[in-house]
Amino acid sequence: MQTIRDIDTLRKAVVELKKDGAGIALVPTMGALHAGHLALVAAAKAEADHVIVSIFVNPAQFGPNEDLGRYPRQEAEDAAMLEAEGCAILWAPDAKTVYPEGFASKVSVAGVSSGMDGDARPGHFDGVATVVAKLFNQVQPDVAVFGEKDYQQLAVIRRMTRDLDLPVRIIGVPTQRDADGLALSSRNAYLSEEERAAARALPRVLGEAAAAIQEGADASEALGAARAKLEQAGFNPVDYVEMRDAETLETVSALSRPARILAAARIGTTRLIDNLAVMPVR
Ligand code: PAJ
Repeated sequence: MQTIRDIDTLRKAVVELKKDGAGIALVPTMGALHAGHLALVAAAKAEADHVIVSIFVNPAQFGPNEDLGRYPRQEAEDAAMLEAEGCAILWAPDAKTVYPEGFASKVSVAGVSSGMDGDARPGHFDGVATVVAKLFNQVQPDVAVFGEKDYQQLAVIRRMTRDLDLPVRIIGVPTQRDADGLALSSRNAYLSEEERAAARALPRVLGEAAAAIQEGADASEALGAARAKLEQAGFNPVDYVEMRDAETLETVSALSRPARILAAARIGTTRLIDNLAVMPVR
């Protein structure tokens, strides 16, 4: 595996990989890799001949009071994992390479970027869309793989890719979880032992709400109950617990099409997000 940090070298290496018509899959990440990221790499391998993983802790998607400074960075360990998975290239540019002096452009995806994390983290999805568009242009992959863990992000990227005719096929991979149900996340590293134990409530409570709604409970009551249970478990504040259309992310109040329950809540200083499918019973 080659670790590359400048765009010229990247372009040459990609041309080399693509000769004889080989396909390329890109897995964008911010590093501190875990089994969730590696599931994306496995899906990427199944979709293309060569896998390129990017690691870039993107300043543009962090708010002024967020965790950019303390976001875990462990590139050597990450590189060893990716090498073992048989990745062809680790693309690890620095901030000056991605945002050169005078950088002034932005990709903004209306609609799906608003509400939920779009409200809780102003500017976040503009930062994500901009960097992902840049990564697509830098790497020029045939396929790019993202996790359902960040469900609204996946919707933003799908919308952007369609809207801008980006020649990249987007693949979504189901959320990978620990044995107790908590979604794997680089941010779980921030949790104390007690917080980690309490955090289990997040997937459990969403599962209970999803089951209740599927069984016919009133959605707004079930979502309100879920919020109360999260608060009781020690989450403070609960940013949102919402049900949205699984595809358009439009607000839905009754279950007629596949939907998704999405939530974000803080435990101690750590903000966790999760989401689950809710299927209309036929
Ligand atoms: P990061 O949080 O590092 O996540 C990289 C990719 O891994 C995302 O597509 C995310 O949804 C996926 N992922 C994380 N945890 C997962 C889990 N438990 N199961 C399945 N997939 C999981 O998301 C980002 O980075 C950034 O916003 C990025 C897209 C790289 C743009 O900067």
